[in-house]
Amino acid sequence: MNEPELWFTERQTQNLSIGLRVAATLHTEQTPYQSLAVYDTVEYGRLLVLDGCVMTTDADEFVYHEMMTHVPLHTHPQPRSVLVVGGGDGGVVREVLKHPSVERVVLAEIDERVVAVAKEFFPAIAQGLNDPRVELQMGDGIRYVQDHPDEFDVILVDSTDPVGPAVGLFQEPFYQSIYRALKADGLMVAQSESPFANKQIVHDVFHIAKRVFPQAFLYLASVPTYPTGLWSFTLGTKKYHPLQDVSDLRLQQTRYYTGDVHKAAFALPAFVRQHIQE
Ligand code: AG3
Repeated sequence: MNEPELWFTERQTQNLSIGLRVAATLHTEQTPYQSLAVYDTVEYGRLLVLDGCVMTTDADEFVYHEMMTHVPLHTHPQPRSVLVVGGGDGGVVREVLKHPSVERVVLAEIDERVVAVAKEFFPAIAQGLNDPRVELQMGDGIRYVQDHPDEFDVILVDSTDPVGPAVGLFQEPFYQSIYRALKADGLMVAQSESPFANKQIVHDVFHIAKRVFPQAFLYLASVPTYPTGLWSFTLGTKKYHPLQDVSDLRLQQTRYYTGDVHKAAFALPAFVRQHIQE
């Protein structure tokens, strides 16, 4: 008898979904904050799921984690202290640690189960979490940012979609706190969803950043397992310009990010540019 096919499906919008064929279910639990699952998929390796949404897969995690990290860290001439809000899987922290100037990385993650499960099932992604430069702050990232004024060179917001505990991470007061938690020449990047599937969020986060920071920019990358595959990041900066001040490429060990990709990521398709100008 043939084994029945198992599929993980994320309902990305009311009318759109993505499916990955599952070889094995490795873990499922309900944490105090969300449902958490790990699957072994046939096409993309291991898959981390929170509340039914794809967080990352072995096959494409590098795109998102590199682009969220190296664009802002190369825009800052010497990033020493970096805060990551969310991102409990450790992928962004791993990339931050590749920068030799970095002395301290704080990870403010609300759900300690995400960290524990990442360490167990995604050792290659979570590898940086035990580095001595990393400080784990389990708790509300919004609160952490409010309580640490003038402390960070770069803040990276690696959130889930704006549902449940992440809603506040898409609202203006949080970005005002980020502004205050940054040093006088600091900058921040937040993941800001898909220009196809989440038009309103892309627009709103960009305009919040524009109101809060002297300069705001949107850039894009292709993440195959996120809704529509086209993903946006919003950069808010007090001083440095991501195209004028970009320092010499400090890294060799990247698979997506290069100096050319850094520049190209800010070239927006006409419909995206028009959308954020509205
Ligand atoms: N951050 C989540 C991106 C949002 C994905 N949305 C979705 N699948 N509907 C991912 C965390 C990776 N460190």
